[in-house]
Amino acid sequence: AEWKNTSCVVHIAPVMGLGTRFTQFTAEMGAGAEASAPPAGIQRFVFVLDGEVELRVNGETHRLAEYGYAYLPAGTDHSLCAQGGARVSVFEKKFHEQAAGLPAPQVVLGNERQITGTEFEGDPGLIARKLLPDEPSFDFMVTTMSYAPGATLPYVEIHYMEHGLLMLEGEGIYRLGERYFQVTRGDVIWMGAHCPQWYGALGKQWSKYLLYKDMNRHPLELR
Ligand code: UGY
Ligand code: MN
Repeated sequence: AEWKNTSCVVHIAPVMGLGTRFTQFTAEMGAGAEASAPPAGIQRFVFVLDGEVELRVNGETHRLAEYGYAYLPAGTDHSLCAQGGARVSVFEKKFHEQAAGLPAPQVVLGNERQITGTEFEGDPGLIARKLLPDEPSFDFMVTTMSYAPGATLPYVEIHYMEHGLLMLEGEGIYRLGERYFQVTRGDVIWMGAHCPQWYGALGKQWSKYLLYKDMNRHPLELR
């Protein structure tokens, strides 16, 4: 209800009944579209795929261009406007209170293209960019992972955190459990807790995906 003149394409949501604790959707904002904050207690992360979005928050207006992003902590009054229309990838999650004494997460603004990457396990063909502060007060992280053609995750990962993934560029092959799937720009993957996962880049250009991961909370407190 808080998105006007927008089609929200919901890819991942707790109503799937699989233990999911976040939503991932694509907001296809028409010209002049406007959105207000989500319900109380819910954090929002927005990442601009195409077009431009104006974010009003804390009395200031920020322009988010392509690959620009913003994190809005739970309870942050704000609005998002797309004068000329935009496509935005959105993650939302109920905030999981941190241990006493940690500061509350603050608004974060940035652009993926300005983030310095780090080599994943020392591989110059696999670059990770963290879009949020790597601090225990945050209960999720959003990263981009970029792969040179032929680069792969160095091992099959298994972890108790879940993922939401959007292919941003290029193509490759994703192993999920015992199966392999060809994936390309625009594809979305949900990986539940303990889903064995691996990726190898195909094609002739670098590939890149946007990756949500819940973080920094005790596994016994997650359900
Ligand atoms: O850090 C991660 O969990 C990340 N490497 N997972 C993934 O790319 N599927
Ligand atoms: Mn992972």
